[in-house]
Amino acid sequence: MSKIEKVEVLVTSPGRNFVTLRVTASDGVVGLGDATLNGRELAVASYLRDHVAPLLLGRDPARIEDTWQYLYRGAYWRRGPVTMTSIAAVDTALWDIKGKVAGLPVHQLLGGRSREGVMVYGHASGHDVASLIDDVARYRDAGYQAIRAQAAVPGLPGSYGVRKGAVYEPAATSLPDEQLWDTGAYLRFAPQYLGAVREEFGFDFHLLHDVHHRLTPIEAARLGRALEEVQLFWMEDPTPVENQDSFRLIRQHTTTPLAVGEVLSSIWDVQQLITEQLIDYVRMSVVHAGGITHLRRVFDLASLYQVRTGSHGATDLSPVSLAAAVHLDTTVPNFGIQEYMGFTDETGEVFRSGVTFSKGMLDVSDAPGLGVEYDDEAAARFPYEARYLPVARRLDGSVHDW
Ligand code: EZ4
Ligand code: CO
Repeated sequence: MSKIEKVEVLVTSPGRNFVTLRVTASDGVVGLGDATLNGRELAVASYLRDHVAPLLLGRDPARIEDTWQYLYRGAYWRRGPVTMTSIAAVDTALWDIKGKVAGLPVHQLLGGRSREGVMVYGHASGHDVASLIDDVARYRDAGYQAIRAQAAVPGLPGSYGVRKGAVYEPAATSLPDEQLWDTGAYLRFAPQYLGAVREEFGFDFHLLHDVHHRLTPIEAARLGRALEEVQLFWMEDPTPVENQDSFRLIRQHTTTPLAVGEVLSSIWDVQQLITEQLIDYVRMSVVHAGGITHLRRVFDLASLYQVRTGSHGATDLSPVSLAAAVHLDTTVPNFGIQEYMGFTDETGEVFRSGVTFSKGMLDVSDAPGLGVEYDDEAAARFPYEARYLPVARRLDGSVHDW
């Protein structure tokens, strides 16, 4: 029996911070798992280095489910993003190892292909309606079949989702940037610019929009209704998700499809949303929701209730978890869409991934395991730098959901 011999926590910042777990087995096989939790990276690095690595040494890397249960139940303390991201990193690395031992790509271990590629959506944005239209055109020209559209709300500099450089990166400052929020201005403007996108380009592509937790349920209901004629693929995170029951109110008022879950870490966090059919897409990800093992469990529950997948795939999810997501997306029957923002060139120097983009779809490589390699020399050129997500304040100075 092969044994886990080495467990390394790798922190690097090629354009942004990433935490990666590397597990080496006694037969020399190496597995990678993403452990990046944006703005709280070192908490996960410590959880893994100080509390998980000692438990893994000597274990059989083939026992993925048993290791998952051991780390989850064995912690005694349940759920939470730091714990679940740590467990995810171990789980993903063990799937990578299993694939390499078997000589098979991970999607083959998960049951094989259900589709020829994974439809993704890209992030178009603009500081006004005209520049948003230009950006949507750019994504259409690049072959995207699905595009998320966000524009800066007039009078609110630093609006969520508006790209400044080549890749949208909200965690850009060494202390949290404070951004202004005005619900009324947003509610007046969003239907206008999303309507302008449909007017310019028509309906032959999927249009998405992220509210990013900013509205109350009744405000979200009103926006959902106002957006019915632009026929969104989904309205994302319309209201904070801690109270799952609050989605019922939104649901009662609008047929705009709802997507939720990028901040959630366990099946229990979406149990009511799924089983009461309060959402249409579940946005949980491999990295923040306990790895391939747990996310597959969530997706299977979702499939019983006609809820489809729409995994989070922002730039803070490394190429390792993107590859894991695409392997899983390739197999599941209730796949919906995968978020894909691309990575900076620096990120590509550290992580060499076999995932390819063509005609608005991602596809996995046939390399054994996840098909991602980590370049230590490149990583050493990009040391960790503290970076925080912004916080939002209302016009009266009080804190709002960012
Ligand atoms: O703000 O990943 O849909 N995508 C998003 C992202 C999140 C970041 C937070 O780390 O909402 O842009
Ligand atoms: Co989002």
